[in-house]
Amino acid sequence: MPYDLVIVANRLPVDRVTQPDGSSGWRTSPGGLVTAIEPVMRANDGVWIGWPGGTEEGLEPFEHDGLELVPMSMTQADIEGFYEGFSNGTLWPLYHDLVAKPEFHREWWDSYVHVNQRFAEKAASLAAEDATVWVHDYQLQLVPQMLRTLRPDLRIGFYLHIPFPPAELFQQLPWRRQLLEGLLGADLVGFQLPGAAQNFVRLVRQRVGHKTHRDLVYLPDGRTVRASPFPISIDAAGFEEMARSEPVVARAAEIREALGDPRKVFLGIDRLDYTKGIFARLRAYAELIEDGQLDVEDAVFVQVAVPSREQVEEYRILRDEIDRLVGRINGDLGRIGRPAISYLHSSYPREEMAALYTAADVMVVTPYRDGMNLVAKEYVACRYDNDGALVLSEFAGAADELRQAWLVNPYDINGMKSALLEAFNAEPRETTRRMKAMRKTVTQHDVAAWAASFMSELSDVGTHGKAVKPARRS
Ligand code: GDG
Repeated sequence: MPYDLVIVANRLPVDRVTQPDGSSGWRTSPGGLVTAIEPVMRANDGVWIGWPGGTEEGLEPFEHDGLELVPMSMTQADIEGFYEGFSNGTLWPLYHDLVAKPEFHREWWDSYVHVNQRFAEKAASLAAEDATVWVHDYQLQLVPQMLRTLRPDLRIGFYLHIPFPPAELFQQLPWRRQLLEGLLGADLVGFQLPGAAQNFVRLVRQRVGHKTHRDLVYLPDGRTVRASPFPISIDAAGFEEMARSEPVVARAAEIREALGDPRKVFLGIDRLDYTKGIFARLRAYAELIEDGQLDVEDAVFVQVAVPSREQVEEYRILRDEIDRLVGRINGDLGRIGRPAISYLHSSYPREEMAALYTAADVMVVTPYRDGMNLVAKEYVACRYDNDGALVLSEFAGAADELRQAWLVNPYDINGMKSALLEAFNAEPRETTRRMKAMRKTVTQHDVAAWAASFMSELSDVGTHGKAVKPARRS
């Protein structure tokens, strides 16, 4: 059946789970993207195309929680070349300021082209005449152009969740022109920040030679492409509601008690990724204890590192490094029942995340580079009492909006130490003033507003396709 709205993303919004009786089923994966897109999907009877994880073949389209889902299968070779290789070994480090060294391999590129083509063909086969297709993220940057060739009638939007690098870095990529042309297949290319959109337009002018004016690119065939910022957000009301719920309040108290009721709890929650700056942050914290400026009787740092991309060598090395660092810090500085760092290498249900946010006095988010960072916004959304302090990297997209955080340069260990200490010692009047302002930003610009503004801009640009209906207000 043809659909008026097609969402194309690397992953489906569900994970495989094994039921108690041994049979397997699906569970909606946690995360903002589903919450954001679900209402627009429902209003337009849309479909979502994506990889369910694993190498299972012959998966049929299915419905989950009223959402139409079309699974794309991947072979082991696709996973190694397209996903772990070109997406996570080439593009991810290149787009994050070369925090790690990107690898360029021609076989990875071939695999990326091949998988993008399969996604484009699947989207082309499912889209109704004049339908809207919304393609997501760095794994699928060739899909817009491939889809445009197959189906010139479509209205195509693309959204990049990670940073788009400055020309000086992007230029290293042997396939730079193909990627830019891939993106130009869309009518609207959305980024987290204005600077990313400007990087893109500048590169298109320099490398592809198209005329540009402000946020518009003029193609020789008469089409125009718009590149605009749409800073992503979270379901702020949903997080606040969860944080206010009785079980979460009780669990937060339980967590503090289990930590030995320290005066202050510091918290970091990140995917275990080298862009997130976990190692440097823990070092800074440990030095504060060594210097005698913090005491393990007074404070504890809870670091949750969510397992991620464990098949990629770089990630395994990072995990070992952090394991060693935490072991050394606790061995040197901890006392019985009083570790300096309480380290958890695990993922948790959303309610547990909300309880951790509620239990923490100082939230520490210090990536070297991050498209947005939703964890920072989730912490703010949960602090309905207007207390709690946020230490935030200047290089997270979220720093553009959350100006009242204690902003830090994550490469500057002394600067981070000062900020951690200031946040630890801040007067309640000061934390309240800052948190109130940040809460206003996060509640006003939630994920529903993000999806609506992307969709409405997409309906305005381009001469192709028909407009999608906005999400119904519940
Ligand atoms: C990319 C960009 C951009 C994490 N652990 C658990 C869990 N989470 C949830 C968090 C949050 C999300 O995952 C992580 O989002 P971030 O924004 O912090 O980071 P990335 O994963 O790197 O996301 C990023 C984002 O895309 C959106 O555009 O902001 O810059 O890199 O929502 O709460 N959720 C649950 N258990 C966990 O253990 N339930």
